[in-house]
Parts: sequence; structure tokens; C-alpha cells
Amino acid sequence: MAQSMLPKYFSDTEMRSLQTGYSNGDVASPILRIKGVEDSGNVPINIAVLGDGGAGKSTFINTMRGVRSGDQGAAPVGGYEASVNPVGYPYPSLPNVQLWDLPGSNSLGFEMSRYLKQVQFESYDFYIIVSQSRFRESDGELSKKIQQQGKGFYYIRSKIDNDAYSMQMQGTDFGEGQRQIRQDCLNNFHRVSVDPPAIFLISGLEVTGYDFPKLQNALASDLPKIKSTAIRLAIPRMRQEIQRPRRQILMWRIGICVLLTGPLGVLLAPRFPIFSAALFMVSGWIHLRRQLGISERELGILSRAVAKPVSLLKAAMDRPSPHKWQVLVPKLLLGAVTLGCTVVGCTGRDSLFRWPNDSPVPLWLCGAGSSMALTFLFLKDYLDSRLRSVEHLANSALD
Ligand SMILES: Nc1nc2c(ncn2[C@@H]2O[C@H](COP(=O)(O)OP(=O)(O)OP(=O)(O)O)[C@@H](O)[C@H]2O)c(=O)[nH]1
Ligand SMILES: [Mg+2]
Repeated sequence: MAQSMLPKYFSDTEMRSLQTGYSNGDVASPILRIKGVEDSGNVPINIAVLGDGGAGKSTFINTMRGVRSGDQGAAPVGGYEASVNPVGYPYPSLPNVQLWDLPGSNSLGFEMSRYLKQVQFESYDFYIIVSQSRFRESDGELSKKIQQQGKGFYYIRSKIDNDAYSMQMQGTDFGEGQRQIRQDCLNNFHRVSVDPPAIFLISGLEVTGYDFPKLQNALASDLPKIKSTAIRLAIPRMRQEIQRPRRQILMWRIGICVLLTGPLGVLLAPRFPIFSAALFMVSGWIHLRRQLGISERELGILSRAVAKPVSLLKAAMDRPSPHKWQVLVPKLLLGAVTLGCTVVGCTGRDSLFRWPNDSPVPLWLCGAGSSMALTFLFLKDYLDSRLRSVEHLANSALD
């Protein structure tokens, strides 16, 4: 599938100018630009229509768009021309919405993971699972994957006209039959531990019958929420893209600090690796802090533009990382090793570690290695946390 189907909020030129501005300390512009996109409602929304082969996906898309299967530009129906790649169709009732006709999840002969990769599953903003006659295991798997991404979906039981006919032939009350189908879907979602989505029983051949009108209304009223979720989920990606050039430069500088920590430490004070680590961690930290600090002026511009107090924006930036321990433990361990090498070196109790030929070099190398690793982790984590605080700032400004 073409890369161009990923939501593109900025043109290449715009992205380059935001990257340059950001590198020069302009933090407010990217956030305000994202806000502009959100306010304009001009957010491209890609909806994946997926499910088993023959479930009625293409028929559903055609009916949504008010075209028949034989019309020009209609999605091919019947499986004869089914493509291995998703195909996008504009949905005229809602501007900027594309319905993507995905190949049947069981029709490419792939395992689920390969199928998901083939259709770039994670690049869509919303999903509609189409299923016929009963809940399939693949429906459960797909809905789990959608929920894991924090995105929404609808569940469609298609070909309900066939069920209506069978029930009529068997003398079953159709209202009761529908209730049972819904209940069965709900039970299955609970069974696979997925929060049940909105469920619609439709005939892809009857736009005014069964739950089809309800589904169209639901999509129209859910669209603002789908758009804001799409933007929220895109922010980390946009942030990474805008910050990429600056991060690269700063990572180079961190690399230089790390390279200096080990050799310089061994040359100047081989018995005291903790001192060279401390020296380069502190100087690197000061440098990164200066480079990545957000000025009061920038915060003021942002605060006025989004009508939120500076104090609130600052508080959002200082939000702690959810992975505090995962980040802290390796640094503590490396710190302990570096400190241990220093203590052993200082107190002259290094005879145990002298090898071979009574040489202190292994101890020095151990100290240099751990001090380099410690400096690297400390500065890289600090860099990432500073860059992440911009994301928190963006989320708070856009809330
Ligand atoms: N009775 C009835 N037939 C339907 C309905 N939806 C689709 N069909 C028929 O089911 C067959 C398959 O429909 P498609 O829309 O091609 O199904 P698909 O899911 O796109 O199939 P693949 O692209 O092969 O994965 C066609 O013959 C459709 O006419 C429906 O709601 N009711
Ligand atoms: Mg199809």
C-alpha cells in the first residue's frame, strides 16, 4: 500500500520548516500548526473495512457511497478481482473520509501477523469489521489488535437479509432473532476480553433497511471523536518527525561526551572512573538543558494562543515518565559498578582484581566501560525526557 495513505498533516516543505524552526527553539509553531489542523476539521480519516473473504466488505462500501457494484469506480464485488492491496474510496457524505477495502483476512493465505503487515493495519484511524453468519476467531483477533492501539471500531453483521429470510422460513420472530444475534456478538467480545463496540446488523444491499441508517448516523456523529483520537495518536509520531534532526545532532554530541568519558578517565584518573563520569554527565546535562529549554517567551506565545495559563503548561511538561523504574534501575546498577571500581582503586584494595601479571588495567577498563555506559544512558534518557516533555506540552495545549 502506498505510503501516502498514512495521515499527512503537513506537506514536506511545511515539515522541513517546522523542523528548522524547532531546531532554533521554536516550540510553539508546530503545536499551533497541529491545533490549526484540528480546528479546521481538515483531518484526513482513513477507515479500514475488514473481515473474512466474501463477508460483504466491498458491497458495504459501494452501498455507503451510493454506487452499485457494476458502476464505474465501484469496488469489485464477488471476489473475482479482489486485490491483495487495500484500495481507498472517498466517502462523499463525510469530507476527508476514505473507506479502505481490505483483502479478506483469510483470503491471502497469510498468517494473521503477515496479513496485518501487508495491509499496514496500524495506519488506519478507525475500523469496521464485517462478518457474516457468525462471530469468527479472526474477528476476535482483529478487534483485540484495534483495541490495543487505542482506536475505535464498529462491528457489522452483514447479510442480515439472509438471516431474516431463514427466520421467516422457520417461523422465528425476527425481532427475537436479532436480539439473539446481538447477544451472541456481545458474549463473544466478552469471551475474547474486548470491550464490545457498536454492533450493526445490516444488509449491504439495502441502504434504508435494518441498521444501515443507524450506522451512517453513528459514523457522522462519531467523526469528531475519531478525528481527535487520530490527532492525539499522531502527535507522538509528528513530534518524533519534527524533533528528528535536532535529536540526531544532540545524539552525536552525547556520543562525543561518552567517547571522552572512558579514554580521558583512563588517561587522567584511571582509579577514579566515577569522577570522569560525573564530569561529563554534568557538563552534558548543562548543555542539553540549555539546548532544549523552552523559553518563557515561547510558553507565553503558546499560552495566549491556546488560552491556557503558563502554570498549567509547565505542570504538563513536568509530568513524570511512566517507566521511571525501567529507566532508573540500569543507571543505578552502572553507577554502583563505577563507584565500586573507584572505591577499589582509591583504597588500594585492587590486588584481588589484578590480572594478568599483577596489572591494574582490567580494573581501569571495567571502570572506563561502566562510566561510559553510565554517561550514555544518563544523557540519552535526559534528552528523551526533555523531548517527551514537548509532547506533554502539546497534549495539554491541544486538550
Ligand atoms: N444477500 C446479501 N448478499 C450480500 C450482502 N453483502 C454482500 N453480499 C454478496 O456476497 C458476495 C460477496 O460480497 P463482497 O462484497 O464481494 O464480499 P467481500 O467481503 O468484499 O469479499 P472479498 O473481497 O472476496 O474479501 C457477493 O455476491 C455479494 O453480492 C448482503 O448484505 N446480503
Ligand atoms: Mg471485496
